[in-house]
Amino acid sequence: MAISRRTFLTTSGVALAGASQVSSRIAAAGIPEAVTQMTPAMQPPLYPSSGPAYQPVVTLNGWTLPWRMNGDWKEFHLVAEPVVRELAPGMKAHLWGYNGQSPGPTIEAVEGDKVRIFVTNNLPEHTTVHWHGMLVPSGMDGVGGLTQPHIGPGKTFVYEFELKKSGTFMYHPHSDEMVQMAMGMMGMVIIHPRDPNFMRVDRDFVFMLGSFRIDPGSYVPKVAEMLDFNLWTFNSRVFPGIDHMPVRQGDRVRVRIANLTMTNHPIHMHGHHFSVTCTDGGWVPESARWPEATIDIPVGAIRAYDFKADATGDWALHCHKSHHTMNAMGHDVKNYIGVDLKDVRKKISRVVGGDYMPMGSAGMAEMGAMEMPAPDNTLPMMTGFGQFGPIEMGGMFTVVKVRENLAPNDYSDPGWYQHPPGTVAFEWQGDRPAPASAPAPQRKGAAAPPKNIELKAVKPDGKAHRH
Ligand SMILES: [Cu+2]
Repeated sequence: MAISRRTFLTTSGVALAGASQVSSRIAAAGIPEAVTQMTPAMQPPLYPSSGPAYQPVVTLNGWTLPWRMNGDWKEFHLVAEPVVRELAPGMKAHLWGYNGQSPGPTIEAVEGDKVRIFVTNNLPEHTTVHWHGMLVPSGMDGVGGLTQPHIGPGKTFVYEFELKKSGTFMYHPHSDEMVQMAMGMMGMVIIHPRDPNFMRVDRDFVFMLGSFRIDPGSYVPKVAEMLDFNLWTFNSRVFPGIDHMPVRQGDRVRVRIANLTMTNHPIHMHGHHFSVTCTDGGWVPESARWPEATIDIPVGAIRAYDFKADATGDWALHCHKSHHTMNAMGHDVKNYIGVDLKDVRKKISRVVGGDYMPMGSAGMAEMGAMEMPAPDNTLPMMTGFGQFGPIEMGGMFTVVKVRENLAPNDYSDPGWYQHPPGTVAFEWQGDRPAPASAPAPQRKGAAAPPKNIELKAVKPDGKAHRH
């Protein structure tokens, strides 16, 4: 675990078992030191070292914030600060986030816990933290100006509340919201049920939907963008930089998705049917669930869905808005499908010099395999290869890898699926019959249609012409 030595805890999930002993010594010092994460790689689940057992979540390209016990309070320390987040290899964005990353770390605790969350503001402007969906005292709700003073730069505020309900929640600023969320400030809060058997699953993935407008060659999002975003992210990562989701066949799996973008995202998963079991308003009773293959995640909302991973394979999981599975591209691209661009190429080459290459006469798939020169810090618009070639996707896309033989809680990449012989679509090698036109539909008992139909058309000159 690449956690920096600013930590007050040791740096592995196993060693974190000793966290409560470490913390009792540090308790006298007041504020727990802030743990910072330096890598965008998915970190292993953080098992609880005290209190009720639960199956911890795994955050795609993320991590869970370690805590310490101080008496019967569970203490966390969030630091709001500028961060550099790699969106995918080849592009880094200068964002604002928490504890070294955007999104911030996932906070996990248990229903009934008393939590104390220290929030230090290392941003150049004030902020607050709102606990979205959580039932807290009004004065802990984090709405700057309404329920508390804003947290000025350099200041630390304390939030204290008891966790009334289990479920899936999130945190984000309620202070210069448009700017701070467009800069990447957000994180998840998972409250596990007190009864570890309630709604228990074997694997539990969480991620947040994000969107940024970062022009090619630049590093900082345009925070005033309203709709025309060009980078669509799962946890501030784009495909092929998004972690895959390794799952063992037979596992019960939960996927929890929070949306803090400015539009809805219909999330589609291949190979399985599933049901929404939890929203940011709590658990969905069984009688109110229905099967789905795509669920819409509204703006400012969370949906968690459950499924049993019975089918082995490599299953795509992606937003079904096709522009959201693309990386940065111009949005004024003309459609040249069906246009012969050979002449245009000669003419433009004459004007601009060199060898101009128009593209798109047969669609845009050629972009998937092509490496074109681009400004520094700019991702190709669709990248990522599978075992059969370019996947031709970017943005909000990942792969659920269901395998027979994964160890429980093994989240390492099992590689591409080894398809059983005879189960992959294949090229037809035999003869192809000449195209035949379909026979015209006939009503029963109707006379056969005439072979030649005479049409009479009236042209604007008012005279009838025969054809
Ligand atoms: Cu989308």
